[in-house]
Amino acid sequence: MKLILGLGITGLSVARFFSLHKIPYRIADSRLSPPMLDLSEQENLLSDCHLGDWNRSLLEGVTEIIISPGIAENEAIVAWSRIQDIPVTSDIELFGRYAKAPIVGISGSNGKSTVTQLLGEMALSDGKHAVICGNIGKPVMESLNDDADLYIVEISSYQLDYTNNLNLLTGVITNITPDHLDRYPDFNDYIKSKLSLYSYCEINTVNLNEPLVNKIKSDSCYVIDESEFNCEFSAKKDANSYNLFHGKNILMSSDELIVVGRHNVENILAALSLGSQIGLSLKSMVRTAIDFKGLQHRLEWVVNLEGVDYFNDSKSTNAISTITAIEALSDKYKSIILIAGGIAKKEDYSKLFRLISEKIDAVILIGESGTLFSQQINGCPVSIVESMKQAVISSKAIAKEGAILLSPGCASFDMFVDFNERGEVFKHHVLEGN
Ligand code: UMA
Ligand code: ADP
Repeated sequence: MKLILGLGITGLSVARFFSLHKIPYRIADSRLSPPMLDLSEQENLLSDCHLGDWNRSLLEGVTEIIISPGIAENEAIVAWSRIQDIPVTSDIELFGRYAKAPIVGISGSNGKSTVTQLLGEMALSDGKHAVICGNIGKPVMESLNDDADLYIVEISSYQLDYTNNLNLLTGVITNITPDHLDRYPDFNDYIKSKLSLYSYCEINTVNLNEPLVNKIKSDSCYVIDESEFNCEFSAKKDANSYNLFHGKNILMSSDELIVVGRHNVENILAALSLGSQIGLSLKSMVRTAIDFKGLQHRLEWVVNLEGVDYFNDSKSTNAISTITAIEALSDKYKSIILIAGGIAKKEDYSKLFRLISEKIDAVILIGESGTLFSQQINGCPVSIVESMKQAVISSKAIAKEGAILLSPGCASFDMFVDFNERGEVFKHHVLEGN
């Protein structure tokens, strides 16, 4: 019998699959009222279900555990399973056993979802039946499809931690910067987790601008602004924009794109490099990149009100993604008001605070980290407010031109269900009364 640990969207997808294929399973969640409880009950998936604290008896008769990514390796049940030699497996590894079409894997600290979505759109517009799934929000076990030509899978480090076998046609790590350090003993363990992606790839696609991966043997690479490298895809800065190249041929300028910032040029190069390895046509990839609107909550342009542009970057949950957003916008705007804060990650925010003092006109802080951040930001006015509504009102009162940017650099769970809700609430208050 299998044991499904966790009754979030991963656990539910695995339970549905086992139930459909008559594979015996037990399901357990340490919470008394896990998020997918009602739905699982309605679908009669809970004939052997245990809620609340876990004990060793859960492992009786169990030959494999399919663990949800949110469950950390230091949970006692993981240690008990290892002592008893019971394999602990991710949904991604399980998926790999059943998927009949090639799989492309995308990991990294930032940019995973953007590259996954863009590559998916490129494949679809080239006529491939591509399935976009994984950490992007669609569990892999409910994405299996006999008609799929290709799976494009976003894979988190949490999922990689419980993966031992997987065949990826190609894969990329977009970048590696400190994140999730509450879950890993130190940054090196997080790096190791990310790098494991390449051990599953037939073709390694490598970002040569990322020092932590550029020693990996690359079968396909991309790079920005490094003339000595010989990559199939590259980009070069030209005044305030970038030219993107295939070999020596120019493909497009970043001025033609809807998405903004150097990081999005990097994301496009990643998607082009992966797309080229899976045989997508260059012409259709370029068209799709130019038309790509980006994902909601990732430096998403919301509206221009009285000469001020509003950007929603709610998905920014670490310092580097807020740094990236400020750098992307400061090329274009002389004045930027930043709304930031939430639950700070265990990482060094000093580089962000320095950048804020150079490039930001005023900072409005929300959430748990408000007081701590306000003590460390110098050189620009800082205020702390109680709600997103108040943050929007205050920023509107200050901004006369330029941009207002929500880019929290922190997790959202102190005030919101998740980053989606945080971004929606921001947009609601920006647009209300207009
Ligand atoms: N939890 C318990 N007890 C349990 C099981 C889970 O307390 O028995 C807690 C976890 O500690 C965690 C939360 O419940 O805080 C959710 O965990 P989960 O593994 O049950 O989550 P799922 O609903 O299955 O969603 C997971 C991913 N969640 C996490 O990795 C935390 C989703 O990524 C992913 O979209 C989904 O599978 C489909 O693959 C979310 C995420 O935040 C968006 N990912 C991180 C990121 O992108 O930075 C890695
Ligand atoms: P992920 O899925 O890895 O969290 P997303 O594409 O959802 O990545 O973007 C998350 C945050 O990181 C957003 O704030 C976005 O603007 C920023 N971002 C996107 N791509 C990159 C990149 N290549 N480098 C740094 N930051 C990025």
